[in-house]
Amino acid sequence: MAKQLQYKFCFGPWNLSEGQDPYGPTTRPAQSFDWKLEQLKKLGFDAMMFHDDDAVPDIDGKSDAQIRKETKELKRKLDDAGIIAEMAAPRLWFSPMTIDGAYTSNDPKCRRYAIERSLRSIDIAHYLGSDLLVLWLAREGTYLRESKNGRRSVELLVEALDKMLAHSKTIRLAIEPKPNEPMDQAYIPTIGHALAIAQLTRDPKRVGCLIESAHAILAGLDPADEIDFAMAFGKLWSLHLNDQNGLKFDQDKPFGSSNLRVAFNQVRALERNGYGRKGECVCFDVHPFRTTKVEHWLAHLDNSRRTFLRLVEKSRTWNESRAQELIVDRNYAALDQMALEHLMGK
Ligand code: GLO
Ligand code: MG
Repeated sequence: MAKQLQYKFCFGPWNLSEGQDPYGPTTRPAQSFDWKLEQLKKLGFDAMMFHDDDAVPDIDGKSDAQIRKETKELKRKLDDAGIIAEMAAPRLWFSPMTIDGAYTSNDPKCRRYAIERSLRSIDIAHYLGSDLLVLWLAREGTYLRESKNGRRSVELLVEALDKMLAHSKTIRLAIEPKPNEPMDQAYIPTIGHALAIAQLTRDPKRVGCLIESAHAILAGLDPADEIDFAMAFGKLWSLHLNDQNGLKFDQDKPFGSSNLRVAFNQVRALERNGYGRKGECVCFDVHPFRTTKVEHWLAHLDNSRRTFLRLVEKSRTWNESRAQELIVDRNYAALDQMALEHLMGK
């Protein structure tokens, strides 16, 4: 039991969303930031993650001094609540300046905007007491490949990362890959791509990654393998656990809700690599279903954590010596059934 306390849990204000989808409006009323922070605390979570404009609403119209002032106020509020700010992330997919991409836009003015906004997000991370900038490269890709030069796009991405690394000596950049949506094809679709581009930057040691379960599944990969791969490089600095039923729109379902066995293997990978030992958080990038009523608004977060903790127990009670016997005997049929029966319990 005591060992389980090592995990710190986190979510973002956007994870208490209102149910809007491309085909219909919201189904729950908008809530204030303070309400969301209160819910996070009530649920007993430890940390919150922030888009730059979650921390400073309408950021583009504000001066650096104003940003500093508002972020410091937020930091005080978090300190009073005993909540850590896990990271900051530039929201580079809403502005009219990022319609054709941010760092890889074909318009130099738009690229400049994206970099300047990222540097401000780094300042926000620092004001909040975090050294982590998360980069979900939402619009860095194409709807049609003829519209951009892929080789040039890699160079532009490296240029942008280099500017961020030069802006702060301590910031670490965690790239959150996703293969598609909103783009047809993204330039950094997998952890392999994220870690490879890190090598081209001025300080590869400070460029790592964030794995989101659903994004790995959308790339046709097993998120557990992505975790092992990133952790073999010591580069898994954050994590968005959730679930995804096959290759369709990004679903952000509760952790384990589509495929418990895939979730189990993610937890095993985290356990065997010691995720969390350096203070990394387990973040749930999950959304309530559109059908969720106001009174059940927090269930997807609470359920994700419950499932995670149950799978930690399942991982710690896995009969490894029995599994090894079966592996030596190449009896994978029995190993397969052992995994199922372990998950089903008595
Ligand atoms: C969307 C992403 C998104 C990011 C968040 C942090 O598919 O998962 O939720 O994680 O914006 O940058
Ligand atoms: Mg995410």
